[in-house]
Amino acid sequence: MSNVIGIGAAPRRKEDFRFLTGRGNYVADVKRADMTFGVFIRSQHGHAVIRGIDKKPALALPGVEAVLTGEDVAADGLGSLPCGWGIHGSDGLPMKEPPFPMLAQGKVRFVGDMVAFVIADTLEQARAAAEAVEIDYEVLPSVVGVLEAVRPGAPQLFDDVPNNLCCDWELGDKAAVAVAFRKAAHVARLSLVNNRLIGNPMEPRAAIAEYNAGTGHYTLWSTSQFPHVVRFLMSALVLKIPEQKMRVVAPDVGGGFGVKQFHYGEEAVITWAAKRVGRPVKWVADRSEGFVSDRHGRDHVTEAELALDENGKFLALKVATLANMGGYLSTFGPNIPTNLYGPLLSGVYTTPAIYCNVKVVFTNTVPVDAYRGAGRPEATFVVERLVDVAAKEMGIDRVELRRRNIIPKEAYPYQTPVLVEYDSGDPMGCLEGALVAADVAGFGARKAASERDGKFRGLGFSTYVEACGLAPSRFAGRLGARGGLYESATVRVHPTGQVTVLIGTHNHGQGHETTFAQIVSEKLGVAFDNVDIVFGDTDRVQFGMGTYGSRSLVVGGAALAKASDKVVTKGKKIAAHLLEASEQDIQFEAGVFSVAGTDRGKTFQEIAGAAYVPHNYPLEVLEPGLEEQAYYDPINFTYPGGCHIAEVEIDPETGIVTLEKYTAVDDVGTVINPMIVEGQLHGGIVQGVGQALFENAVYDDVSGQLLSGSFMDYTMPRADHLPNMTIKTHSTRCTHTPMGVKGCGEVGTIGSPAAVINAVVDALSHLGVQHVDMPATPNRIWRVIQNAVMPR
Ligand code: MCN
Repeated sequence: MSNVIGIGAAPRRKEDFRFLTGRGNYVADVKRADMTFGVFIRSQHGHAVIRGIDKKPALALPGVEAVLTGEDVAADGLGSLPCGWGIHGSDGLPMKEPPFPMLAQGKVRFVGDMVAFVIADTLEQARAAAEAVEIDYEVLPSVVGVLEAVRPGAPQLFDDVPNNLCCDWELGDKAAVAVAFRKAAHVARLSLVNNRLIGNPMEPRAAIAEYNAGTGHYTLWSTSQFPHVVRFLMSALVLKIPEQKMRVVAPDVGGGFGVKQFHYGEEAVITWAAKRVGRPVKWVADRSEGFVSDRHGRDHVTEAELALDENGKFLALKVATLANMGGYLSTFGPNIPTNLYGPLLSGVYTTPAIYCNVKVVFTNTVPVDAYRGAGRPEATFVVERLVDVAAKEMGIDRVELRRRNIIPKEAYPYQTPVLVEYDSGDPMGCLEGALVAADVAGFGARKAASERDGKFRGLGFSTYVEACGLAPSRFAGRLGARGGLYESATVRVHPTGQVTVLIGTHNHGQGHETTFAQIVSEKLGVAFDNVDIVFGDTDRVQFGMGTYGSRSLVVGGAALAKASDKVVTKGKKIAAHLLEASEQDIQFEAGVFSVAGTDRGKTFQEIAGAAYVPHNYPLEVLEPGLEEQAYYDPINFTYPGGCHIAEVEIDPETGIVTLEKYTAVDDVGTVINPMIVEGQLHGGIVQGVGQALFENAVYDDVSGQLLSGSFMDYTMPRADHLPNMTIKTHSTRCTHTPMGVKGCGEVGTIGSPAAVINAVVDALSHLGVQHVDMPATPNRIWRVIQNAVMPR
């Protein structure tokens, strides 16, 4: 059939017409009759006891419907925000999971913690009333850094969490690592900080809830990456509403980057409030509110050691990390620095022994959770920085040291010492390809030219791997997680032969309406324009675990491929009957069901029409209609990876780092849409460059105030910070996903911070500089240069 646009093609994104012409439908665009507006009152203190809240002055103001506090939440017997990861410490005991109430009860634990919710007829009235609520705080000392939080005498966030330690977690073989270190010819050591990041998606978070007193049904519109999970958590654990009486809709969502993947207290409060006031309630965060309430990312302090033999072969890796959780456990929070971090410390190397200890720590800061890459950029940063340090100390070329330790292509599938088994990959191929694409051979001449201008020039490498495509449920189960992570898809073929796909993943910028339509177009031979993708509505889509961990294609796309195959299977049965042939003799190709070896056939469209005319075929054998549903739970993660090469120039007068060149050669398995993959890599790299050079959430360690709480103080990467990038793929098929695909949504973020910082350190290495913490701001670099030139 014409207009089939299948796997490997690069059509323009279907969804972009609606976005570029202003026809998107975001939560803030949703309006309901008789709607009220809500404002959250958030703590201005990092740590304080709430001695009392006087609502009366606010309730007396015009238009005010209600002022709700933690006491009201407790009186209604509502649950705490869940964090369902069941992580256990090295002592075998479960992690500490103190309650995370929807509205603070008794104490606030970070600036931005929600204390009360004010509802009024208009937003202005709600804001005025929020000013009028009187809150009596007893301010307590705050602790914001992990090193300080675990010291004796540090302020304690929870009475029953001694030393603010949520969990002391470990992975790997400690004894084998100790033996290897004793045999080592050289040990490279590095202390590093993985800076705290704030996601800042373009669309701030927002929610609207409506309660129908007649039916007892609730509807929540929310900027969520996983509406079904929000519905499940609210229903089962937080608000205890029957699940079938609740609809959660996540319409167009303007970027998530992980930040919209959690169950937030705001969603629960608004839903509960809508019933209490008997009117719809709307809340849209402003940017400042986002800074202090969207979950933050990263924030590790790490000591790492790599043991090598005299030839530079890696013998063992030892990593000790303190990971900041902020004031409470967010939905996936403790899972990130443990299960998503430890298993990736093997990188692309044959390191035989690895041991990792992670202390998961509470502090008076915004809760930390997944942010694009989540755990895997942190692991890559540790490994790739350490490899560079070892190379320098041993006098071995950095590329050569990588070559000596990279897992050869023939060694796949490769079982690492830290749980995961890489099914496929060719990191050496990516490295060699990137060396050519980045014109590494010409670097010397470019460096000399920079030096003639009084500048320093550096080159940085990062050969990395990621585990993505979350699921697999069996892996999650082994780690003690309390949920599975499969995905579902329904392919509904209408009598006209047109197709609606209902899928449990969520599209908030990744182009699913395009790539998923390509899969169906290819599988069923239907026109690309005749496939619509529906997601983000629990009343329309059967079930879904949402989008994060670059899982949509690997898990959701696979469910979709499976459901499409089931449609073909049923189509063959119908065709067999109509063509009076045996089902085994029916073949399906290019949108036509035909009898093998004959010219007799029926188009997909004809079969679709026939499927809805049951007298065409025996009903006792086949039910009418052509709609199939499939669930897919992979047996393993997928392991994309690659090699990123950054080239920077540093002005020693100002400390300004300019990213001059950036090259990425990545393995994302079979590519569905090369244009979208390139866009995903591009966006991910920009976020990694942002972390390496610009972004940093800085807290005042006395008051617990977020000092970088606006774009005046928190620098986002911009187009003019970046060169044109060279982005290529060097793919090996995933051996276990139906189409051979691997995820690509996060890889850019994972490979890039290490590449950029390795380049910065390389540029400064002639001054004896061994390491620079992120972000490499002009201020930091200028100081590093001054200290190196004039050591104190
Ligand atoms: N794709 C492809 N071929 C491949 C791999 C992927 O064509 N071999 C396509 C997919 O079909 C999809 C896109 O690339 O259209 C990304 O696919 P995938 O790797 O499955 O990632 P997800 O769709 O699950 O997206 C999640 C991932 C994550 S975890 C974050 S965070 C993130 C990201 O993707 N947030 C984003 N990319 C983002 N892009 C935008 N614009 N906005 C965000 O919030």
